[in-house]
Amino acid sequence: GTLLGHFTIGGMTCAACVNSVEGILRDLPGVKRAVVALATSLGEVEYDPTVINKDDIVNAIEDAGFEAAFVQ
Ligand code: 9UX
Repeated sequence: GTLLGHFTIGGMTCAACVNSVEGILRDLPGVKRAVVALATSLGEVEYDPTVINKDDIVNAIEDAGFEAAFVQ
């Protein structure tokens, strides 16, 4: 099965950042769906927890120069 995670994201200053972050997430193994909103600085990701975890997802976003933190 898949899990749905919500995270805050920092450092997105233009619309192209959204495409960049979504592209990074969608390229990760185990990520089924990813949506990021510039206006709210929130993101949603559907992922397979047997393949990838929240720390991996945060690290991938931060490696690209943004900040990310999952919310409870
Ligand atoms: Mo816009 Mo974002 O010029 O990494 S793409 S600030």
